[in-house]
Order: sequence, then C-alpha cells, then structure tokens
Amino acid sequence: IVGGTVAAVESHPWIAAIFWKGRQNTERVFRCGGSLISSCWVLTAAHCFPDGSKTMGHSLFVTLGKTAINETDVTKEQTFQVEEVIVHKEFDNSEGNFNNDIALLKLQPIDGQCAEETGSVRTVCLPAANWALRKGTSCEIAGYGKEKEGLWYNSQYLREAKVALLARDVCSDKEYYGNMITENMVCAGKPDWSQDACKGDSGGPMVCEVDNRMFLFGIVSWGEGCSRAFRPGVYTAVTNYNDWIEENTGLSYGEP
Ligand code: 4AZ
Repeated sequence: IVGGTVAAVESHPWIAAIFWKGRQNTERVFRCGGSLISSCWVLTAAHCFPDGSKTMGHSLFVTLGKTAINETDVTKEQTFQVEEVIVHKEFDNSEGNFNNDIALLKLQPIDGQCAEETGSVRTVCLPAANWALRKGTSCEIAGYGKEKEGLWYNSQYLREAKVALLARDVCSDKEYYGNMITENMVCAGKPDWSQDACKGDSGGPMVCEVDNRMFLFGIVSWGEGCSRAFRPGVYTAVTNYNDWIEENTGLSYGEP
C-alpha cells in the first residue's frame, strides 16, 4: 500500500495473508493477500498461483487476524492449511492484463472448524450481481505489500488506504489503460495519485461501504507501477463472479 497508514487488523478482519512453503524449505514465504468470504473460503487473485490450481509441491497456508507479517500474535491469529485451490478457468494473461483474475482457497478445518469469528477475524459481505457503484465512490484497500514502487521489501505491518472508483470509460481512455481494461475489471485511484495498492497487495480486498456495511467490490489485481499518474490500480470486478463463487463453493448469498 502506497500513501496509506498502518491499520489495525480489527478494521479489516476479513483480510487473509497467504503464504507458501516449498517441499524442502521450512520457511513460509508471504505470497498474496485475500479476503475471508465464509468460514472455510478465501477469495483472492488467480495470478498469485502461476502454476494454476496445481501448487507444484508447494503447500499453502492462510493466516487470518494478522497485523505484522513477521510476528505471530497467538491471541488474534488463526492459521489454516489450504485444502484446495480453484483458479478461474478463463484466467488469461496473454494480453498482459490478468483477465478473470480470481481464485478461491478452501481452508482445511481443524477439529471440524475453519475460521471462528472474533474481534480480529470475520467474513466480508459480497455485493449482489446487479450492484453498481457510482464513480467517485470512496473505497478502502488493505494489504502487506510495498509502501513504494521499487522497494525490495514488503510492509512489515498491515496498511490501509482510500481510493475512489473511476468510470470505466475514463480508465479505458488512451491516456489511461486503453483496451487493457475488460468488463471484469474496475479501476480506482486518488485524484492526486497519492494512494494506491502495490506489489504484494495482490489478491487483497477493495471494500466499499453500502448502508453501513463493507462489501467486497474488488480484488487487487494489477497496475502499471504504483501511485503513478494516469495509472490507477486495477481490481477484479467481484460482482461479475457471483455465479462462479456460488458454483465453486456451494455458498449462496442474496440480499444482506
Ligand atoms: C503487483 O505487482 C501490483 N498499483 C499490484 C497492484 C498494483 C500494481 C502492481 C496497483 O502485484
């Protein structure tokens, strides 16, 4: 996150930190952000898994309730192994624009139980398919990614920032991203380009408030650099995937 502030995990209790571990090494390496959408399911970006649903000997872990990436707070955190990775079959980066950048992780229950709701862990609401927000709507992003483009290290702490939704025709303008933007993407940024998602925030949430509740409208997907003028953050448009999420998780969700 560029231009944001350190955040309490209690303000983003659905945030998931995704780690992977190779066959040989014991170290868990931070991979991506995600969002808890039900007790056993995390929604994230497809491009976090370059080998698709095959994890090629890597084991994946999800930690919920995490404030600091390199410290463990046993009083707040819940960690699960990932039982299944479902990458969208039409995920496509052949045009360099991560179309259909969405994936689901199924958490492996411990003693029959996945995530338990606490002050630092809870699910985020999913918006209905027909919900469209006006351009300029203020939304918030959170993640453990870089604080500046070009840094070699991620943020040590969870950070948050505010971004405003851009109209699709603006984002598709040739001054912006032109024809890279598909119907499956939504762009957001600050009018002064001071706040943005950055490398390492991928897969994490962009939530927008509707009637005093936070809904997951976007998944951090891509952008040219971070906080560059006319290069807003590009997010997977979650409302295009309600059927896909229902089909793959068996969850159903309607009006709140
Ligand atoms: C990345 O490389 C990335 N400014 C994520 C988000 C943005 C740029 C790059 C948006 O994961």
